[in-house]
Amino acid sequence: MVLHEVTDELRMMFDRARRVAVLTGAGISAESGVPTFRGGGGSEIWTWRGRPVTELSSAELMRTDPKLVWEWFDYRRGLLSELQPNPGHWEPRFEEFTLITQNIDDLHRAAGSLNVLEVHGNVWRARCLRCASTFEARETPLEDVPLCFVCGAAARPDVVLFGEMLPESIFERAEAAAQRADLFFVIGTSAVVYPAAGLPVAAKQAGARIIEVNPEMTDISFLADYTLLGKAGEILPQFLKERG
Ligand code: BV8
Ligand code: ZN
Repeated sequence: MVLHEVTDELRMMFDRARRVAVLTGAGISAESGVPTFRGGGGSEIWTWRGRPVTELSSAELMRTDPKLVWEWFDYRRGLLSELQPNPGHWEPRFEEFTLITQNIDDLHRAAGSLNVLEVHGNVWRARCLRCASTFEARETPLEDVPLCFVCGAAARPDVVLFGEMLPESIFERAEAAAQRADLFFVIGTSAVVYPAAGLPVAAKQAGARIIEVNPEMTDISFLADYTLLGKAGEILPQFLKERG
């Protein structure tokens, strides 16, 4: 069912839910000013220096031109360093609540969420190419490729690139939360990138109700019990309003 605002029936379902999981994508940071990967209409993909994000954020380019990959991520760190969370970076209280994000922008944490499952990593963390130690690397623009604080070797952004495996333990926790949820929110994602886009399917198969929040229909709208066609920052606070 497609809705344009949160009804009392939805608020009642929300108030009764006990185990809730949320999957967020780039759309939840759009109102903070962060560019999404696929602009309106899911048509044109984000490009920088004439290359699409799927190439800039790829394991292939990391192999062939790691310096360009750092320049690409440092460019995004520069954009992010001026930006703040928005009302869509929302963390309601439930008996069990799991926040799963595909975003690497750290804005959920900046909004106060402590327990975020970052299935695609975090743009402010670096990972050593030799000993795999991870460490915060917050300065931007970067003077040079960050060096490992343990062994001194060059490091890479600690994010999951296209063609790379997701962090196993984090993704397993995300899958478990999806399968336990009685209510699963899918917020601000075009749901085209796997395996993250498979989480709502796992939740549905395990019996969860699916609520999607997105100004447009997406690849998983067919699966959603409710699609709230609107912006996360405007729709999500409506769940917290008193019922009529
Ligand atoms: C894997 C981190 C397997 C980096 C990301 C061919 C070649 C290579 C790989 C593949 C291939 N074909 C398929 C694949 C698999 C690939 C994939 O799914 N590709 C897609 C493009 C088809 N997946 C992978 O490669 C994954 N790994 O499969 O490994 C493997 C097996 C064995 C051995 C080795 C490997 C890894 C995927 C992770 C890639 N990293 N991010 C970075 O940030 O640069 S993905 C990146 O794009 C995001 O993290 C996110 O996950 C994804 C999609 O973006 P969205 O978040 O959905 O954003 P999008 O712009 O698309 O949509 C925004 C939505 O918001 C829109 O719907 C819009 O309407 C809405 N919106 C706008 N404003 C608002 C709003 N909503 C609410 N409120 C608003 N205000
Ligand atoms: Zn190291």
